[in-house]
Amino acid sequence: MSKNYAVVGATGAVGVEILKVLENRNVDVGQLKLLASPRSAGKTMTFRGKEYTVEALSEDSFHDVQVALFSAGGSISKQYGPVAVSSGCVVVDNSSAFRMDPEVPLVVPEINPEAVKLHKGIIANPNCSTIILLMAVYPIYKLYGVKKIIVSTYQAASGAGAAAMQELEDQAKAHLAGTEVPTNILPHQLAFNVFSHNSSMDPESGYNQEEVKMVKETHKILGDANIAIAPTCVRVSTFRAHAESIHLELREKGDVEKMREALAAFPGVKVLDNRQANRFPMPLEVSGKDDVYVGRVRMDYDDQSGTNVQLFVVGDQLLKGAALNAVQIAELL
Ligand code: A2P
Ligand code: 11C
Repeated sequence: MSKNYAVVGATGAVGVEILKVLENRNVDVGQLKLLASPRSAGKTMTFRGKEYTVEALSEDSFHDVQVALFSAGGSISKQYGPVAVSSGCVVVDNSSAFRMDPEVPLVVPEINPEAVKLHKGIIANPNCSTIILLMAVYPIYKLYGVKKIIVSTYQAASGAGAAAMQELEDQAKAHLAGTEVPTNILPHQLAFNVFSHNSSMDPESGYNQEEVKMVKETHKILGDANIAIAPTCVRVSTFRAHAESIHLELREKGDVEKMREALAAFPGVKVLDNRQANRFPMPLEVSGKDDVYVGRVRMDYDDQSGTNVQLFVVGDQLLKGAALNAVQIAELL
């Protein structure tokens, strides 16, 4: 039987992709409500060839809605998520608001789908960097176990929202024209630049919030807090796919061919690892793709133990990192 859906943050970078994913995957959507800030109320958006008018989010938005997909930031989720639940909705929340709440499952459907059953109204979608990391790490974790992960991210502007994507474009044009480069959304010039992730930094530990999320969310999703994780999160001048350079310390000796096979067999992962042609995953090619692409599977250059492996991974932050994973969770309900 079809369910009625609401998309909270429908006009945002992730919201727009949620509509496309619902459409492309033929999800059985009965009525659809598109919710955003009062600024967008009255705008129209198209879904399956039909025009829908965006409504301003309010406490009354969730009557007769069974599934609410939230992607409007943590404070909106905190305020309206419980309202939606008390109206009888199941909430799939793309923000960080509830991810570490022990009552809230944190789900990557290819990895821990069974956790969905434990929900009490809210299911959290992990951070994009965590999802992309785990899609590549989990098949290897199942083969050999993992003691330690060292990961460096190359994160696209899309992770900071639609306005940041627009600002990257504006910055590139201004930089090339020699005019003043706008930095209204992003904290620094991103065009032709790289900077440490823009989430808040803990001066004590030296880790930013994005890095802390990668550690804590990985432990929760895998149900394994014994994995040591050392992340470095960086914003780079790309529009919408995040890349990650990953070093794994395995619990047993690993074999490159076996790891490639396990990755290729894993749903949602593609291996692009052509050493002869020097062809590996790239954000431009992975943008718009559902799968997470893995390449450069190789053993640590100098390590004699055979337990250290390196990977280079790219996933579309807006799709598997956000909208697609959220819709897959809704499909599990
Ligand atoms: P709006 O477009 O009306 O500002 P992004 O992640 O791309 O920045 O998108 C954020 C999404 O969250 C947008 O759809 C935005 O709507 C929505 N949003 C922002 N503030 C609110 C609010 N106060 N109430 C409801 N939706 C909001
Ligand atoms: C980024 N991952 O690329 C972030 C944005 O907790 O969902 C999403 C933050 C979150 O900047």
